[in-house]
Amino acid sequence: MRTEQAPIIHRSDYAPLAWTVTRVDLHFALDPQATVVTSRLACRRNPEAAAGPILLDGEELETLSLTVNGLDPAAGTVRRGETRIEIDVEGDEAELEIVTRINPQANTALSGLYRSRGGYFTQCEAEGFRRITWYPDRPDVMARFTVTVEGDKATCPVLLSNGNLVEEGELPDGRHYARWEDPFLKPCYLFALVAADLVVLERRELTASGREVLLQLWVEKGNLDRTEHAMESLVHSMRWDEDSFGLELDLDRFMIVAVSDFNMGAMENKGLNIFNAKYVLAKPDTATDTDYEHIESVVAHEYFHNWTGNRVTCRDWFQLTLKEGLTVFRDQQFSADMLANAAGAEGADSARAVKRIDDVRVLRAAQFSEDAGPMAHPIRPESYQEINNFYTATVYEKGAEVIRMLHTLLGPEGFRNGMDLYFSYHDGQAVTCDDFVEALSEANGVDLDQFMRWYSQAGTPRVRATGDWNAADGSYTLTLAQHTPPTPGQADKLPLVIPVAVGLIGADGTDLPLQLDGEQHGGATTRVLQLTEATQQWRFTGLAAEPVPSLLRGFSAPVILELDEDDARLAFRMAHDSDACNRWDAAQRYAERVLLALAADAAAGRALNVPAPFVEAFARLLSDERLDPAFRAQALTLPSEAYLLERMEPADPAALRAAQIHLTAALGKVLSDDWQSLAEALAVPGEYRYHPADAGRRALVNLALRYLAAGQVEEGVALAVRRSESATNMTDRFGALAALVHGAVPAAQAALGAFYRRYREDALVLDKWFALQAGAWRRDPAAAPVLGRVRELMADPAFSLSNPNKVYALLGGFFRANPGEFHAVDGSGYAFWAEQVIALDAANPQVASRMARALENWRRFTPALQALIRPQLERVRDADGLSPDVGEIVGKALA
Ligand code: 0A1
Ligand code: ZN
Repeated sequence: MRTEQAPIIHRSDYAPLAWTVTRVDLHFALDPQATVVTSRLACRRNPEAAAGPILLDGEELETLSLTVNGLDPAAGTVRRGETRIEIDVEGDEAELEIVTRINPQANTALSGLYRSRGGYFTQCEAEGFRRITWYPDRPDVMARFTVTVEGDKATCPVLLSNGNLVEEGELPDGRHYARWEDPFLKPCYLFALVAADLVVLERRELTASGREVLLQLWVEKGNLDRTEHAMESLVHSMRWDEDSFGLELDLDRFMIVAVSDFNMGAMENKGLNIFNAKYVLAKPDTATDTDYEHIESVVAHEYFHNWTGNRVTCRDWFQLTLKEGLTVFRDQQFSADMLANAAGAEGADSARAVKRIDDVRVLRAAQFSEDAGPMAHPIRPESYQEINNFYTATVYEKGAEVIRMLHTLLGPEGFRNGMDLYFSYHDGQAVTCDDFVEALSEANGVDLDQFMRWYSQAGTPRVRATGDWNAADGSYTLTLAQHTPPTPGQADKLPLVIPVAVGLIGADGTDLPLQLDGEQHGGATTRVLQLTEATQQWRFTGLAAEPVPSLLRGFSAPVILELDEDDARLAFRMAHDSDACNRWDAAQRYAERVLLALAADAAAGRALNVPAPFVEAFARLLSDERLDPAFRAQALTLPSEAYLLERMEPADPAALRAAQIHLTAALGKVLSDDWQSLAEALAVPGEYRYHPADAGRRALVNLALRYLAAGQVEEGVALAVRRSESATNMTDRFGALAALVHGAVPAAQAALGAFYRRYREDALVLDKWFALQAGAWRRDPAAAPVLGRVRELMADPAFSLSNPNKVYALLGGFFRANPGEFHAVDGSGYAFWAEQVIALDAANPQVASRMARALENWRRFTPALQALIRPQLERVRDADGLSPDVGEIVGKALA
């Protein structure tokens, strides 16, 4: 039984260190099991901090020597703990030399220096650097780094670190070295080292000011033919940051390295970004349109961090959203611009809306549920046990929504002015979210004090809207009331500043000019109202008839909008709302209503009937050829199960699954002619190219196949079989395969086998194959449960528990993407979950913790399921040697 608990770190405890580091000189003698790291630190007393010793952090280090100013430290001046060294030093400067030995081969946590496929790689954010050498491992310690890497030339011909290559040469015994100097100050979490057998795609570009920069993309041999798209994305990102924010690449060389074993998506180390290979490698035969999109946005995200994150970094980890929320917002804007450019003037708005819908979908599925459970935290958390648990949808996605609201409130120009001021004040510094918002406030002469509550309050605000039509004077009064539900540790909330973009739709479906009480003329057809009080009213005048409100256009704030609309009104907005986001949202709301009603029927054992008006509204969207296919694909995709389970009281995954199965089959069958003609008409001719217009068509055709297979429509299934066999690109091939698997048609098995044989050597493609089967639906209750197949797949030679991508694909695919099967009423899924979380935790706590989170919202489920989940949570909580990562998750879940 576990006794000790990781300590809780509080934001309010921040204090600057007594000593900081100004220069770091590192030497790595690489060896698989005994890498020797020699670190020379120039330390300086911080005049602004209270007096104290030099503090160094360390984890799993073997310390070979430590000298202070070239000497063994005097007796009594050094206190050594397992993870802390304190050194008393006289004077204001000191030079430390520390030699440590580490074992990269044994580093299965993939934090610090670790091995992957014969190479050496590092991951230091958040606190991995302390697993390499003793160091004050916090982001407010910013130093200049010089790094010498020495390794075996045959196995590691490429030796990389941050900054500029200043020297390289041969050494005895088949070894060689390279010396790198980073001209910029940086915190140690941005340090990186790569030593491996890699090949490179290079490109030279000029920056806006005419400086030549070398762009390099390093990958394993055999993957060069998959690097072009990432390189293009990098060049586009460079241009975009110059054009949109006046921000230029500040280094002579910018490198991206792809690695197969990586806990997260990618990492913005200064000048040496390290990427999970899945966010770099793409060619038409192996990557889907969605992969291409993700690569573009992750490359951009990491590149944008060079300014928002690296040049200006976080003072402490509580400020994580300072760099992450802002950088996600920037990458979202970038992707929207890229889509809009590709779509041309006519399609630009729709293209932007499609991107916005994508982002909203992610927010609603991942962040809203986080905000409603035991892990709910403000975008700037107040406390944590393990910082790695706070790379969350809240810090990233809700953080980006908060920046977006600032952008909305200040306007694009005001926002840009604020950004300029922020950089002019804080370049080269480690700062706080307050510093950021203050710069925006000062640049615009706007008071943002109340706005700051978004940084300190957790929970998804509810905005309740009611409308009052006054036929006598042609006015419509809109009342908006806000409230934010309690979250752990935060019972009462204050009103937030909520920008609500509003439109009013006339009976003919067109937008009405908006004229507020006291105004002379009707103005724009969409206006942003600022809700700042608990309740506020706006009176629109000059109306001939009762309007239909369209609220929160463009999803102008990360809130849940509560508005009573009957089915007819939802169908009306599905057909007419000029705001594409809201049009989509109307379809989602209608589908949600239908699905939850079906689920209630399923739970009560009643017959399931799909309401005809819904099918009609759905069919009208399906065949509206004026609508961009990408938009139609969004609007015709049902809300995710994760989102719906949050809206269900209590959450009953089996009933919801029954509803989903019934509705998809019905929509497939009833509308089979429409789906088939659409699949024919929209088939993309010619060779594959990654282009949003083509991608939109492919997405809609794949969706058609999904519905057709779900409805067991013979022609549709035959078409999917053909495409899964002979498609010329992965989007079509995998889309067809997914349709067969989710449709649970007999042909699925053979198609899965053929797919495996074709791609058995391709790890990234096999991740899709694992994930698809883990997430499979069972349409026949007599068929074998998916858990059995998951267990079988774990024994497949291509699967490995030590590769995070494989775990996310197979176990994540089951725990997160397949609630209908995971929450089997016999509790088998939960026992399996506990078993796997415990096994993973022993090797890689970060990955284990991500899997552990699949059950954090367990109290939302039916009492019968809760009774099965609790003992498994307790089993994990009580496991021997549990990591702080998993300990924090299950501890909070059970609290
Ligand atoms: N800063 C990276 C994400 C990242 C965070 C932590 C990591 O290891 C624990 C790795 C990557 C980003 O936002 O892209
Ligand atoms: Zn980031």
